[in-house]
Amino acid sequence: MALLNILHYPDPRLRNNAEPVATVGAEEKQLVADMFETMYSAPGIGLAAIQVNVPKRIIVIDISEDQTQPMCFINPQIKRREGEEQMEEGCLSVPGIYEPVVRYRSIMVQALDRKGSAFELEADGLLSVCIQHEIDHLDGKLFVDYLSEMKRTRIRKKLEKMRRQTL
Ligand code: GNR
Ligand code: NI
Repeated sequence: MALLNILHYPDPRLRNNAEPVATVGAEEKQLVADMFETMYSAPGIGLAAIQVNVPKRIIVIDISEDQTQPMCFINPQIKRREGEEQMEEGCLSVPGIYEPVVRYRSIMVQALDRKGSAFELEADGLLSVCIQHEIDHLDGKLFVDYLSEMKRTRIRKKLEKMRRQTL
């Protein structure tokens, strides 16, 4: 097991497009285990491989309060989307920033699990928001992209300043 380094906005590597996983092999299983460890340690409720600089379509999520509901989505695809809902979002790659974002209220998602078996899941509420947030990461998209240019610039400057102070 290993803790992985999480990239921070505005790192250009967060803009990479993740590639589909051809086969869920030993390397992918190790990555999933390390991603869970990294997400729990952060702590966060989701993590996309792109955030740890691995451009593969792999997501881990656990929205439970006691880390008892680990979920893994490999090559996730949203098959149905319905309604709208606004929720306050944060991101491990945009630390300390929380802003409301409008997303689909409920979705039907198809993916492979950590063993490579296909499954389908209907989600709403926080789980639905989290899955959409993570799939955005796989497409090089961040929740700050839904905010105004002015807000995004302010956030970028704040994080760049934080980064300079810790270097
Ligand atoms: O930990 C996280 N919390 C969160 C809260 C509201 C909406 C989305 C999220 S995902 C985030 C972890 C993260 O950055 N995943 O990419
Ligand atoms: Ni995120």
